[in-house]
Amino acid sequence: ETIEFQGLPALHLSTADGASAVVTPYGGQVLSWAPTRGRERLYLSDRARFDGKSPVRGGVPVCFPQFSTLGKLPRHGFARTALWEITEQRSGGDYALATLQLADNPETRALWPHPFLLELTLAIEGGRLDLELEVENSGHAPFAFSAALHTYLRVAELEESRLEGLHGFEYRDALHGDAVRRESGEALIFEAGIDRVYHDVTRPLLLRESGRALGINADGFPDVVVWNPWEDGSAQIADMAPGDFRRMLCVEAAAAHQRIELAAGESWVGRQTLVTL
Ligand code: TA6
Repeated sequence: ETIEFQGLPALHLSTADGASAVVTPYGGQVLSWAPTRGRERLYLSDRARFDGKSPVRGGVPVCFPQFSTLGKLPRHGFARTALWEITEQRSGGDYALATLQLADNPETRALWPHPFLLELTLAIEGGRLDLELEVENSGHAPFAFSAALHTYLRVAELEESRLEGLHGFEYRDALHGDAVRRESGEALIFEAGIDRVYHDVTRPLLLRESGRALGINADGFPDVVVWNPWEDGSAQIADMAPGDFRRMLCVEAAAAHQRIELAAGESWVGRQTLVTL
């Protein structure tokens, strides 16, 4: 069903058993996901801008063809502020899905000269959300990109949350001069800002909160980004209320440590799956 969400066009998906999601063609961005018999699982800022120009703070922004400031493009690339096209939608059955596409156009080529086709598929079923990003090189020369599904998870209370599964993996710590370290903790707990890229993560993660848990799995995306701005960082973020850092945690499926090289005519696929437990 096509709806208007804060003034943006959007698609509302639902399943027969009550799971739902909202995705907008603006940025190809998922804005909401609630599993069957569950509450909202994604954070979306009350102060998010829905002006059709700014990145929207929350949900699942798609970072492409650049993660963060790893190149000369605007931070996190241009896909999150481009207008995508809805190419498929199915709702109301055991599962619901939507597919959105973004192809290169004069605006993207002015920033990045490569022909490409992005396809984002989102599917919901019961307690599960599947996101798939496909990148096709539709040109005649190779290109390289970095990317992320910059998932903003909603948490009831960050300081009572823990993220398991990263033990032993190497990470780059943006808040400590990009130092490269190895995770020694059994679980991440949150008592300060965090901005890390964990490299080549091969295990599913588990976000535990009091009374509920979320499994986080990725495929194709080698890296995991964990970000929370904390109080000091969020003071610099105009589109986020001061106390909101306690209600969110970004756990992102990313190709950030090394760029993905894609030959002409080839495709790459990355997925992130969230499952309520
Ligand atoms: O993914 C983490 C990160 O790159 C952080 O460094 C951070 O500031 C953030 O994303 C949000 O970026 P944005 O441009 O949306 O404010």
